[in-house]
Amino acid sequence: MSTHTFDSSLQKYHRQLFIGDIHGCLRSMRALWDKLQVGPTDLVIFLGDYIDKGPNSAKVIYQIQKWQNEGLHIICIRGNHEEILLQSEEQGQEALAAYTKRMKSTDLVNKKGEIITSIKKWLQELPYFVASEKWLAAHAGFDLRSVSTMFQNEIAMLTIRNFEYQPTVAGNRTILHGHNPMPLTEIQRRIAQKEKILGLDNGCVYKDSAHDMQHLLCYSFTEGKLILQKNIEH
Ligand SMILES: [Mn+2]
Repeated sequence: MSTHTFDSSLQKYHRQLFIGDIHGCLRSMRALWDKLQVGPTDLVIFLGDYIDKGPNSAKVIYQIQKWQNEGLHIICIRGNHEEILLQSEEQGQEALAAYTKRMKSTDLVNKKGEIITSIKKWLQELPYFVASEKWLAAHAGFDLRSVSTMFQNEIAMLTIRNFEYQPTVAGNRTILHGHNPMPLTEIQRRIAQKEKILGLDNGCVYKDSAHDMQHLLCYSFTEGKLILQKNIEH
C-alpha cells in the first residue's frame, strides 16, 4: 500500500471545510452552517460523532441528509458513537434501548425498537477515513506506525488519542480529526504554528464547561482559518 493512496478529485474544491463533533447540537450546527454559506464549489467533511449526549441526534442526521440531497458536496466520516450505536443494535433491542437511553438519543429508535431505517442505512455507509493529496481525515486520528496500519487500523481511526506525527508515513499531509475535546486557545495555537495534526473538537456539547470550550468548529483547510459557533442549544 502506498502513502499516495488518495482521492485526487477532492483537491478541486475551492474551500475544503472540516467540522468537528456535533453530538446532537442541531441549533449550533445550523448556526455554523449559516456562517459558512456552503456552495457548489465547496467540500464539507464532517469528522464524526453526529449523535448522542446532545438534544437532537436524529434531527442532526436528517439535516445533513437534506443538505446532501440538495446536491452539496458533503462527506460524513464515521465516529465511535455511530459505530457503538450500530454495534449495540447487533447485540439486541435491550442493548440498543439501554445505550440510547444513557446517551439521550432515544429519538434514533423507532416503535419497533430498532434504529430508524433511513438513519441506519446512512450510518452503515459512513467511511472510516478520507484521504486527499494534502490531508487525511478520520474521527480520532490514525495509527502512524506504518502506511498499512495508517489505512487499515479502523479502531485507531475511531478512538486513538495523543498520537505523534510521522511525516514519511503520512506523506507530509495534514491530519484533521475530532473526538478529543481541546480548549479553543490550544486549537488556535496549533493552527497558527502550522502543526500537522489538527484536532477540531472543542466540546460543543459540554454546555457547562470552561469558557474556551463549547464551540462547534469549522476549519477551512484551503484558507487556513477557523469559523466558530458557540453552543446555542436550549
Ligand atoms: Mn468520539
